[in-house]
Amino acid sequence: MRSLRTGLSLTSLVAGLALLLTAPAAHAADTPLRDLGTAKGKVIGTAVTGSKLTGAYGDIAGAQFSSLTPGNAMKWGSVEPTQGSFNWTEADQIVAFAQAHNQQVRGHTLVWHSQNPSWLTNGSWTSAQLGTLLQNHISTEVGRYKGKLAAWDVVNEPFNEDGTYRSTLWYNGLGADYIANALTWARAADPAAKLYINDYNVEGVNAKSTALYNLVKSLKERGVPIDGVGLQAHLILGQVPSTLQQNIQRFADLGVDVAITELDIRMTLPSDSAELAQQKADYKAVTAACVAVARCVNLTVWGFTDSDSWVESTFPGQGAATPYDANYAPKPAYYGIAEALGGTSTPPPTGACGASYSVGSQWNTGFTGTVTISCSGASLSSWKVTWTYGAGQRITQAWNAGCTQSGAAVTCVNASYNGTVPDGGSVSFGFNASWSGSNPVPTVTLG
Ligand code: 9MR
Repeated sequence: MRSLRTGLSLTSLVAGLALLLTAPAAHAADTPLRDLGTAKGKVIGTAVTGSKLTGAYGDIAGAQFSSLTPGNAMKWGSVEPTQGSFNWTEADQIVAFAQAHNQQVRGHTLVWHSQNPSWLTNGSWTSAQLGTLLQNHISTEVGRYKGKLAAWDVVNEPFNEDGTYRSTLWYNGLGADYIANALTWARAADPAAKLYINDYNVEGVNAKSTALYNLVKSLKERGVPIDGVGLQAHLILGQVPSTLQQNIQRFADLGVDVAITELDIRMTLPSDSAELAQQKADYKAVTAACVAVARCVNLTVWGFTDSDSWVESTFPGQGAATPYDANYAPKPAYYGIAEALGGTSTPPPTGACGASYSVGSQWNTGFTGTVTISCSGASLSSWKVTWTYGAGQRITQAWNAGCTQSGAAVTCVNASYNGTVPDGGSVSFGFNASWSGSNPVPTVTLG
């Protein structure tokens, strides 16, 4: 046995090629959210990033969800960055993944004030030109996916907080009827897709949701095709509107479907067990409100993992908004959704810590690795991580941990200065090792 403790830095380490968790993505006995949803007549979805749909991310997206929404891939700026030159790669990839996993796709989004191509926003258009551009955009994109998508967020975020129309390229250039026209053009391009208007801060009964209500009512009266409203539900911890179910019900009573389209619930970082418990209650309350109304047909989270969320970059100091942590372990929030859908399993009440192993740079005889110990709802004052190499790999030096290797068995313990892993925090250590033939990722155990 050799003791290997050095003080080298981690700077040479590149992003991990492989990641394996000590904790499984969810308890083996848990029923996937998508199956729990089916039993309640609900489709359970997530926003996704196409490039990430492999490995653990792809496994969870495919296993747990029955609907995917491209987070960005179908926006105008993504699909037509240069006028007349289209890029459907990521959108096509997500649709193909969904088909392979028997999932619906919610198209997002056709008419918005944001994430438009610069050629469009910088152009100077007459009203007639703008209308033609919009009609062509809708016909092209909806037509491309005709018969493949369950729904489209045709119009996104048309209202101000006070219920007046938002001043946008579309409203300013075409008037309020851009909404009716967009819906009509979308229906013509794919008669089977359900057509939605989607907005945020319309979850409870308030001026903005009442404006949306009045718009939907008048569109229905005019015979304009409108099938549903999307309540985005980008919520703040502890602030689920008390009128959520009542609001869903009033839209249902108008004769349209309702979807919770972009659910996330952000909190002040670092997260602690009290916040995560509140988040579970909040996710459960939102899901329960959807379960309570038959016409609430879809509940979609805006990214299922904290490593794939818009929140942290948009709200400094806020985050941890999704049901899985950044290492793909389900958080209490996951179980909040599951319980509201009739699932019975519950997470360990004390929270958990786990370790993940990843390979950084690798060359013909050696590689660098990193192991991260993370805690959520629990904490550590010292730690030990063990694994067994399956292909003759040997550790040659380690930093930020004391590692020993005996045969194939590796044991690493904390250094004097990094034994503490707080609730919601993580600690990493690195190592160099040799390999030949193959370099499979071992299962690591914390304890
Ligand atoms: O999740 C999207 C993020 O990656 C983009 O940077 C951002 C740009 O505005 O849009 C995010 O998604 C938005 C969605 O399309 C509409 N509702 C609000 C969402 C969060 O900003």
